[in-house]
Amino acid sequence: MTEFKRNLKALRKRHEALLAEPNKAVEDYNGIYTRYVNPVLTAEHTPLEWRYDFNEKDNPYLMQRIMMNATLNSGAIKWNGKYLLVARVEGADRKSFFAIAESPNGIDNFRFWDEPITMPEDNVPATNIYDMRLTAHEDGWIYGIFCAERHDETQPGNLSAATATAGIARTKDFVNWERLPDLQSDSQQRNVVLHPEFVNGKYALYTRPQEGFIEAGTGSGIGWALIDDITHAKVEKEEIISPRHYHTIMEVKNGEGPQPIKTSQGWLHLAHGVRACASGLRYVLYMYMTALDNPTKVIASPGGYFLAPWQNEYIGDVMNVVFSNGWIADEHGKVFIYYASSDTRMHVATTTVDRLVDYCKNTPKDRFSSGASVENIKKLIKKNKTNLEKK
Ligand code: BGC
Ligand code: BMA
Repeated sequence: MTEFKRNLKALRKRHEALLAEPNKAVEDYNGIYTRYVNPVLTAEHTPLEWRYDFNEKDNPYLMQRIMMNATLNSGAIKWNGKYLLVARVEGADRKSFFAIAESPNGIDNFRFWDEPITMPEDNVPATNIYDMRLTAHEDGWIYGIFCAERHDETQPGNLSAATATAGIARTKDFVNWERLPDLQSDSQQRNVVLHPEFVNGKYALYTRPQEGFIEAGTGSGIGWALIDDITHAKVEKEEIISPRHYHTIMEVKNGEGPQPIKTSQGWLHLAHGVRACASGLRYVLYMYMTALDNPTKVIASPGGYFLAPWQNEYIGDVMNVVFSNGWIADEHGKVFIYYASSDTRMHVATTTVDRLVDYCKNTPKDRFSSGASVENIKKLIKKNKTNLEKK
């Protein structure tokens, strides 16, 4: 056997071992969700065929010809009994693209389909596309809304000036995608999510208007807009439903995560909140609930974060970040929350719809001061004491 063949055999064996490795729950009880030991997707999970040229003549050293940097912010959906992630895969060249990874159980054995998604362009091609939210809409299509980023041509001298726009595409098989025109909006838009049902006969979007590419400006927050025609989507009127607030986990920015989950008690929302600190921006996840008959009316807003970076999750390309734009509620009420850590790899945390509703309804609200937080703790201590005395 040539050295090439030996190396190739070893490479394939290592790759297969990684893909087939069973995942285990982390024993660290908070009652809210369970984390897992292994990430569900990493750059190393991408198919070897995307990275190596297997022709010995052309590639005698068996070198990677194309390197993959990260797998992050993935949309998620259960489809034909399989757990699908539409991952944001990022190459060494910093361009990200979408690719489907599929698992039989939602916690391990994720395998990429043979080829990444070929996403058609809008009139002006994007430089980078990322962070797709998947919504199986009651109109029968599965929509993917994602960020389409381009250089800001009004600032030719500034190479970092960019615009964020919501790209819209739809599919029935995850292979063929119909690209619709990008969302028209007066502000920059990232983190746009389609609500799964019609509201007053219209499509409804969770939006995130910003004055600049990075800066929220004076307003911002998670917004809501009704859309007359999804094939020419335009934000006419926008209302903020989850605002930012001073000295909270969402002081600087926030944005809707995945498509909301419908429960008998209201819509469950997962979102991200951002604050600034000496080491940069810290991204954490938080939750809220809105009324079934009015998805703009917040009926529960548990204070603080729901999930923050933990242990190795702190480390990666963009430190101190967890981000989620995909979760799956399966037919048994189990919920799989897919989140990326530090813009580098994908993880899963599992819980149930009932636990999430309980979390939203019974976690004290953020009442915006240290004094009020101490009151919340004292109330709980008193409750526990009274319970003890009763025994
Ligand atoms: C990156 C995103 C990031 C955004 C704002 C983009 O260029 O690709 O990951 O969220 O900038 O910082
Ligand atoms: C954003 C998001 C993500 C990313 C995060 C941290 O604004 O849209 O793409 O995970 O920044 O870099």
